[in-house]
Amino acid sequence: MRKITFAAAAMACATMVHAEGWDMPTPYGDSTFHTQNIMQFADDVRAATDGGLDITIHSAGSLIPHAEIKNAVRSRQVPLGEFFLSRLSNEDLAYGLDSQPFVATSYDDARALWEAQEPVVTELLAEQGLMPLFSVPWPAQGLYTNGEIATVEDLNGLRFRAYNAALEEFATLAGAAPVQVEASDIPQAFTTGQVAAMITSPSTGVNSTAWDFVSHYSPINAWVPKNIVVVNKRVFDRLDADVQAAVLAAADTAEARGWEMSAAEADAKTAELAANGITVYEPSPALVEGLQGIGAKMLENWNANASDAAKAALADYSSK
Ligand code: PCA
Repeated sequence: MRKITFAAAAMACATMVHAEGWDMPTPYGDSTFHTQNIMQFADDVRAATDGGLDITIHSAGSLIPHAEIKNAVRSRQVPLGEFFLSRLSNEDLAYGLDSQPFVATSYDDARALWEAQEPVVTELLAEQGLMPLFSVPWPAQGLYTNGEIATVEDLNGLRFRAYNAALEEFATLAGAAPVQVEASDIPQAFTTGQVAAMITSPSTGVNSTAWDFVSHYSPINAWVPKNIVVVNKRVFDRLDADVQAAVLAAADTAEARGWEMSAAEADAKTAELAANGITVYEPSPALVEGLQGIGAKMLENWNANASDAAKAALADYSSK
């Protein structure tokens, strides 16, 4: 009897020593496909490690606000987290390549761009003790407004929701007034009149029930920005080798699954916008021309300020 008790106690002890719980902050809500992909990633890690590594997702900025997630992982306040990659463009313009208008506008382009951008981003993050686990794109970004936009001039004076420095620059060049708003605050920002227009994916449009506050959507497909999941390298290095391998394998799977989910959402969520009463229209040649003009000016600014490594990544992509 006593022997059995000892054995049971020893086993419980062993489990306790090896079981680890990780809190993971993410910026977007539970209905967002990125969040769902990350939940599946956590399930995969839990299953592959027999519960040895248990990741709890704290979505929609509920544990750490979006703007602080990267530094929270860096300081080991949390072991890992997700954020919008191009938010870091104020640290280095290499992070912002995927949010430059008309540089990469399709999934094939986005994949080629990520191949060129990933080594530079990985090195920059390593300088902060961070290691990328996986990165997943949003569907191409489209334009949400009240009424149809025929030319860039129609954006003049509009209060424009922005989510990073590139979009702020874009709105300014379009003569609009940028206002930074987190994805979860979009409905409130529109209904309180803080903003009147935005550029984001059909996914975020549906997730924020855009039909409640705008009438028109145009798939201008101007850029394909990405989220990234990073882990603190020191925390990762302390894991047992088999647990490390399980995390990396689940991350690879999550990256592949995430890109597929994104592509599936691009059409499905655009159809959902239309089904809910939003008028979906192709941009006029004049609008496209105006937007491309803004893109060209932004790329000029980017080139004037980017590091040699960032510029080499763009050159590498352009030569593909
Ligand atoms: N949704 C996020 C980022 C890009 C996107 O499609 C947002 O609007 O904040």
